[in-house]
Amino acid sequence: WGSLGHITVAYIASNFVKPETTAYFQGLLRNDTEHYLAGVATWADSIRYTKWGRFSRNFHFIDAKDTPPTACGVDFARDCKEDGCVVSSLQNYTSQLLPTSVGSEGDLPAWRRAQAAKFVIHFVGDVHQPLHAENVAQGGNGIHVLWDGAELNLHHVWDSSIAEKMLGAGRRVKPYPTAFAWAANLTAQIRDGKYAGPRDSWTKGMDLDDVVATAMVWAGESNAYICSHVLPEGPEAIVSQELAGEYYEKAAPVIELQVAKAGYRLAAWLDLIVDRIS
Ligand code: DCM
Ligand code: DCM
Ligand code: ZN
Ligand code: ZN
Repeated sequence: WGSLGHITVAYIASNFVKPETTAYFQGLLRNDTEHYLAGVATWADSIRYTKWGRFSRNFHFIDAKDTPPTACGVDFARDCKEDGCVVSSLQNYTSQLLPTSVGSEGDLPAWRRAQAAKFVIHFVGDVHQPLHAENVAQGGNGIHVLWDGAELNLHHVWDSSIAEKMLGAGRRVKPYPTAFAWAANLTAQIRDGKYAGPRDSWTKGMDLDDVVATAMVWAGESNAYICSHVLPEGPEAIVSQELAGEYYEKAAPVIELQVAKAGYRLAAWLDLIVDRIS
């Protein structure tokens, strides 16, 4: 996701975590405000193009080598690169937040746990972006499309353009207030609106002791949208097509759902981590 998506996911999570979870992460991230998660949600993107952060450049996605639109599917052994992917990264950085045994002194120092938290907060978001669970044209980066007549790549459309259009937010609008308002709306939908029914199924089976299996469920759901909504007629058919019309109308509800789900799951994930620590 672009900044708007990541920050919204983080604000939704802060609306659902338990008070103990808020206290723990406010302490770790040294931020006592309601922005403690949102404020670090894009950090992983800010370092991925730096020399220091290069190691993490492939951690944001898993390249499902499937054949949309006829067959979609993610396979951890096939699709997670040797040097890591979003699923193995969630495994790695989640484990860095946990004590090796109850009350053990083997914990990583606070600055390492803070860094791990920032990666987890970001990657739970990214794994819910359909094109972060697809190999074709490097997650759609190599597919040129039109957006209100302007040339964009398909990945950018799904990372940012659809959400921005839905919110009536210009490309250069400040993301924090926009994300805060979007998160409030999606939080209400999860509490007692259109997502109140499905919300329990979103967190079913989440397992801190099997992060790969948990995150693969998330990646599999994202990847399924490649066949149904992202490339419904395949990668060739979409080239140079205008996507801000009918395509947008079908895609917008998927973006809303995936952002809401990611935020709600991030809250549950952080709660599980704090439950394990205390
Ligand atoms: N942090 C980190 N790595 C460092 C220094 C700090 O991950 N080498 C974390 C600790 C804080 C967050 O980054 O949670 C912001 O730190 P600062 O206020 O130093 O920018
Ligand atoms: N990306 C992806 N899958 C890939 C390659 C990249 O999902 N196989 C994502 C990561 C960034 C965006 O696409 O969100 C741009 O990546 P890059 O700057 O590495 O081209
Ligand atoms: Zn992206
Ligand atoms: Zn990312």
